[in-house]
Parts: sequence; structure tokens; C-alpha cells
Amino acid sequence: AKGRWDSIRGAGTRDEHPRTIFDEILARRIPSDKVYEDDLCYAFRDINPVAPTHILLIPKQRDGLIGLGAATAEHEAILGHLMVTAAAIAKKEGLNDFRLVTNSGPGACQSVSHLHLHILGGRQLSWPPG
Ligand code: D5M
Repeated sequence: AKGRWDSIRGAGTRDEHPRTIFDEILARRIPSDKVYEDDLCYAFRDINPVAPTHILLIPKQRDGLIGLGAATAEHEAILGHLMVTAAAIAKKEGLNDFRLVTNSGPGACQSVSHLHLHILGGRQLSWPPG
């Protein structure tokens, strides 16, 4: 996928979909409470936490991943990296038990069209989720 969208838009987006607030965060135009960063992804604390630890993990290049529902085989590498990174972040946060959530689509309460994993922990979580 890299290269296909290079000429279309700048950092954080590089696809044909409208930019989101996460592009502003990635560009440091609005502040965020950073937890982790590498070449491929960025993690920061959710502004509206629903658990004592509530971290969002996002790919730096959205590359069409407006939500998990848009995933294709070309996203396997970044999706795998996000999963492994989420586990490392949970461990670094001292979470033995945690939950990884991604909301895909309005019927699942997705509000930002840039794939993000919610890392939730620090309290007893219930099942099923709401
Ligand atoms: O999750 C989108 C999440 O993004 C939601 O839990 C709030 C969070 N959010 C929105 N704006 C910000 C900023 N500026 N900083 C930190 N967190 C933010 P969804 O699954 O799409 O509902």
C-alpha cells in the first residue's frame, strides 16, 4: 500500500477519506497525553476514559483503515503490529488483565474514522459490553 497514496495527502492520512482529529494529534496541532510511539503507530490516553487505564492506539498512516471493517489483506502487517504493541503497552502499564476493543461503524459507537484500538484496564471489566 505504501506509495499508492503518497501524492494525495500529507502525514497521518494519505488516503482519499476526510481527515480526522487523530491527524491533528499526530501532527501535534492539538495536544495528547502520549504513552508510546514508534515509526508505525502512536498511543495516547483517551480524553474520555471509561476505565482507570484507557489508551488509544492508532496507525500513523491510516492508509484506508477508517475502521476495522475496511481492513484488507494489505493491512495484515500493520494490524499485527498494533496487536503486538497493544500487548506490550498493557504490560508496561502494569495491566495483567485488559481488554482490547475496536468499534467499527456507527452501530458499534465508532466516532472517529481512523482505526483505533482501545486498551482498557485497571478495574474489573464486565461482559457482555454494552
Ligand atoms: O473512540 C473514539 C475515542 O476517541 C473516544 O473514546 C474519545 C476519544 N477522543 C476523541 N478526541 C480525543 C482527543 N482529542 N484526545 C484523546 N482522545 C480523544 P470510538 O471508538 O470512535 O468511539
